[in-house]
Amino acid sequence: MKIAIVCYPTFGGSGVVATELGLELAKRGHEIHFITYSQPVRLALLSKNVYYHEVHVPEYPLFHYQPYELALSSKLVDMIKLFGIELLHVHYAIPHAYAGYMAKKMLQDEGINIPMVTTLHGTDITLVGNHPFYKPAVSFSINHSDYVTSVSQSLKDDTYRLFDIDKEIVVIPNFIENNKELVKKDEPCHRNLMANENEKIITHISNFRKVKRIDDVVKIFYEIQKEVPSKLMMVGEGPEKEAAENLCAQLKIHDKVIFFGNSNEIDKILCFSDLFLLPSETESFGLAALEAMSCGVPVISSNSGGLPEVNQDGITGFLSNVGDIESMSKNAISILKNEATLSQFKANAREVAKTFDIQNILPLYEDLYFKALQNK
Ligand code: GMT
Repeated sequence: MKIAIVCYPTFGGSGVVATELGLELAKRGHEIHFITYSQPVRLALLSKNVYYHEVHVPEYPLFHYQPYELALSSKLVDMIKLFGIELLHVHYAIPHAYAGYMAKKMLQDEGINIPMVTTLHGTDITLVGNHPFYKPAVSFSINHSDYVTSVSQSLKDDTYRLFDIDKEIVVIPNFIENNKELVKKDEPCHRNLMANENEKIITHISNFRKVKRIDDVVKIFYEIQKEVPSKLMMVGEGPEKEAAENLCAQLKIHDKVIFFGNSNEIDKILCFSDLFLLPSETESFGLAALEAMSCGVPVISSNSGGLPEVNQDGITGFLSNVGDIESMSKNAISILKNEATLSQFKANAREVAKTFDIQNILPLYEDLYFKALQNK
């Protein structure tokens, strides 16, 4: 199949899911065209069957806001015609499904019928898309997609609850490439660069937005380090980072907390981690938690959104109510204090992550694409 993938080219989240999906589809022989405003972070351009088309938005002083949707839908029309692309898969409803629908309509005028699959990732539904300014456009785009998928059952339920949707939503969970670890095993895991022999390593990875409750991460670690010698690795960039650094200084734990910024070496950091913290306000899935689990790192998380579908309470880690720092700290300490318990949780995390292997999930997308092409 010739498939166009539209996504945000960012670190983590929907951008990573879309990129990894495209790369794996390309390995299976499909021709994949990424169409976005800059090269997706994890995109290896030298891969066979992979193309990247950049969307340029010309600056024009008359426009207070430059019209990205317009540029994207025009680029989609041009690339679909030029390469004979058969199917369009847009990740994140705003504005991708909206621009995709316009492209579809423009192509229909020229006698070209291209099915559109929209994947909902979470913030497009629970945070941004739900804003009254966007809601009608988001409902419309979802209802006019040919097929709609969501990354968890929880997100599917939220979408039906928050929007007026008459379309069937198919749950296709996010995935992980577990066998990437085979590569990793040959590389040294530089644990001793980050912590002393007797210290445990706790990690948090995110875009440091409010929804991640970064303060809670620091406060949980503050409690942990009182009981267990440990270090905290904070990976990512975002608006709450500075406040987190200040809080660490205020709590006098700044020498135990390392802020990395964005990293392309998530696997290397996770390979020496003992515990992952994700106390988010809401999380449609929690891809970072799954990435941690696949590297054998147990997860202490909130129980919001789709997190219970990924992190199994008492097995791969523990779930607590949002903001319950006491419970999260207690659970973290209970895992870290006993080596046998820690080993068991690590093994469980790795095992459960295997059920989300890309090889199990990718055929679900492929089947949907084939169905979309047959029914077009
Ligand atoms: O978490 C973010 O703020 C980024 C966001 C995105 O759209 O990239 O992540 C969402 O999609 C991810 C991939 O499907 C999910 O794993 C995250 O849980 C989801 N974030 C939220 O729901 C807050």
